[in-house]
Amino acid sequence: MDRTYSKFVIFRISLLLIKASEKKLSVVEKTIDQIEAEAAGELKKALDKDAVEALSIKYLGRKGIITRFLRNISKLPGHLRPEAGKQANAVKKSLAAAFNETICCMNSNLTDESDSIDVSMPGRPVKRGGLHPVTQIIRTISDIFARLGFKIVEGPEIETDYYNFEALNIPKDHPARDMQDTFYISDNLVLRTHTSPVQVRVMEKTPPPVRIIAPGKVYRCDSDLTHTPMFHQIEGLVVDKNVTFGDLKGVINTFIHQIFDPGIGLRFRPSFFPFTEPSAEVDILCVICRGKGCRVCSQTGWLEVLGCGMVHPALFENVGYSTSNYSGFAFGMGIERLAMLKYGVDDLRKYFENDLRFLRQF
Ligand code: 2NL
Repeated sequence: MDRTYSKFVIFRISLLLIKASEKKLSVVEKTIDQIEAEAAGELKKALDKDAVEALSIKYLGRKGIITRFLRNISKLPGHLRPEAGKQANAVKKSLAAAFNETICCMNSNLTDESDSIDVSMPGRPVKRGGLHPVTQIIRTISDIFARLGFKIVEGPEIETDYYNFEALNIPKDHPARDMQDTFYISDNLVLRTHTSPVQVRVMEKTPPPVRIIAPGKVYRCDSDLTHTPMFHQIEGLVVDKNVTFGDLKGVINTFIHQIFDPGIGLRFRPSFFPFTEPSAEVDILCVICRGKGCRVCSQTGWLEVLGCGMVHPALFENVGYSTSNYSGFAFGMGIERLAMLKYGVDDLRKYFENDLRFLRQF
């Protein structure tokens, strides 16, 4: 109470002094505490930064209430000046701090909404990648054959002429050996055109029985609607005593019925490959028209899915297997083509464009 009283006295004195010396100046008679309380009240009602800044000018500006108050202290009697100055300065300081803090708070309220973390919000889902459909189908096929007792093997994508052609009974004048069909790295090195060389390498190293599948990338100098220079293939090989074409049919039937509809019709159609004799191609009943004939099956009612046959004796001779004790069958299929049929995709190139709208559907 003492302080208020003395401030009031000081203020009265200062006001009287103002009135006496500067007649134009109109100052309301108030104690410094009242000024402070009023300033605080106005500050509470200030809604934005501009309003607070206006208050700061009103009280602390060059012609502000507190500033004028301070200026007039010099006109007080000497013994009152220190106390008056101390009190007015304290109010000035605390008002300045209050204005600053309010502006700061308003700023941080703004950023609160945009930057701050609301810990009660559910987390943003992490977008997960997925396996490419070609990888998925390679795994599905590998799983089917693994359950049938096949081992999965891999080998080099750059091959010698011997493993890619010669050992497979592909004659020197075979069109597949042409520069137009095969990517040559040198006279003797090629990008493998099938995964058969992997199987030849396995046979060279391992005595029968052999039961393997070889999935992987293969390369052919070919590019149009239905061909890409790189594609994926899975080949399979079984060598043992008394392996027959019946065994081949059993394995292929089981595989087709697992990868497609268990009831899908299929047929073995005679064909030719240099590395098998006899050779066959396997067709399934068209997945679109079920045999009636449509655009997808070119009105035939059938879709070709793989090639196969009994291993040519020349191959066994090349790897040192006894042709009288052993026989075997082999098969090969293009993965992208199989994936197209399985998923009803009409353009092979979709598997290579990496368009997420396509890939996310798998
Ligand atoms: C096709 C046809 C085939 C083979 C691949 C093979 C491998 C060895 C021995 C004998 Cl080591 N044959 N592979 C046999 C018949 C057909 O592929 O249309 N592939 C896309």
